[in-house]
Amino acid sequence: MLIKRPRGWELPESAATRETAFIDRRRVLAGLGLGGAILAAPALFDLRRMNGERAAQGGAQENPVGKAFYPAPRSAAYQLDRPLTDEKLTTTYNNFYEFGSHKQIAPAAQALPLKPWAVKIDGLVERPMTLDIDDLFKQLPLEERLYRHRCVEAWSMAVPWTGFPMRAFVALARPMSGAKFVRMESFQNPDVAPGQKQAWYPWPYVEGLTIEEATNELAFLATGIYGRPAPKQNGAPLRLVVPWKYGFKSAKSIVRFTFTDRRPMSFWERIQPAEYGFWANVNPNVPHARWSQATEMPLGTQKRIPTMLYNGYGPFVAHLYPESNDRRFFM
Ligand SMILES: Nc1nc2c(c(=O)[nH]1)N[C@H]1C(S)=C(S)[C@@H](COP(=O)(O)O)O[C@H]1N2
Ligand SMILES: [Mo]
Repeated sequence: MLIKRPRGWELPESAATRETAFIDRRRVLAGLGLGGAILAAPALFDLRRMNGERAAQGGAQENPVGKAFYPAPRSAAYQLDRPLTDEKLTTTYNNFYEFGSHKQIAPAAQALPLKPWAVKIDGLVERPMTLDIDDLFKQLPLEERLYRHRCVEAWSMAVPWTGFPMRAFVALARPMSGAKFVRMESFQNPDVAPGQKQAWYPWPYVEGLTIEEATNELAFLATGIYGRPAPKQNGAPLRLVVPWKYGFKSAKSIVRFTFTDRRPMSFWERIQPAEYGFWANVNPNVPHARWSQATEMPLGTQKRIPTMLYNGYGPFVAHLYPESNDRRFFM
C-alpha cells in the first residue's frame, strides 16, 4: 500500500518509475489469486541474462531505413536553451515496455525486424492505404529539429531528431472532415518483444492526438536521431515526437494511423486512468499523483532544473488549450 508520496528522484530508478510501481501492485494482486508473483521472478531473470548475452555479442543490426536521406538540413526555428544530451545516454537509457519495464532495453530491442515495415492508414480517410516506410521517405522531405523531451518520471533530454512534420503526413493521409483524432498504434510481435508476453498490459501500445494537435507545427514523426537513422531502442523506424507533452505520448515504432471521431484510449490511460490521461501536457504546477512535476533532471546531469509549462513550447501550443486552468489537460 502506498502511504507516502516520495519524489521520483528520491527513489532508486526501479522504484521511481510509475509503471514499475503499478505493475508491482498488479503482480502482488495476481500473486494473491494465482501465484503470478512466483512465475514473474524467473521470467525477469531470463530477460536480464538474455540482454547480457546480446550486449556481449555486440554487432546489433543497424537501422537501414532511409539511410540515403541522411543527414537532413536542420531547421532554424527550434532553438534549445540547454546542451544536447550525449548520444550515448539517449540510446542506452530508454523506455520501451515492449522490451522490458526497465531502462536497459537497448540490447533486447535489436530483435525488432525493420524491413519490411508497413504503415497502415485507415479510418476516416478518403482512401485507406498501406504504405511501405520507404514510400514515406520518397514523398516527404526530411528535416532535423532540436527538441526538449520531458518524461513524466521527471528526467529529461534534448535530442536532434530527424523526420518530417506530422502535418505533412496528415495531408498525405487525407482525413475526412469528420476525423477529430488520430490514433497511433505501435508494432505488436511478442515473438521478438518479451514485454508483450506480459498479458496484463493492454498491447499494442496506443497513443492519440486531436487533429489540431497532430497538425500543429511542432508535432513531428521522427525516423532518425543525431543525424542518422534512429536505433531500434529509440522507436525506429517511425516514432511520434510531441515535445510539449510528457514522453509517454511519443509512441515508438508505429505501424498504424487511424483517423477517428472518437477520442482514442491510450495505453497508459487504460492501465491507470487516475495517473495518466489523454492530454498529458507538461505543467510544473500540476503534480503527478505520486510525485512533483516542478523540476526535472536532464540525463547526464545530477542537477534538477525547473520544468517549464508546456515544456517551454507555450508559444506554439497554448492556444490549443484555452481552458488552461482545467487540470485534466496536464495529466
Ligand atoms: N511503443 C512505445 N512507445 C513509447 C514507450 C513505450 O514503452 N512503448 N515509452 C514512452 C516513454 S514513457 C518515453 S519517456 C519515451 C522514451 O523515448 P526514448 O527511449 O527514445 O527516450 O518513449 C515513449 N514511447
Ligand atoms: Mo516517459
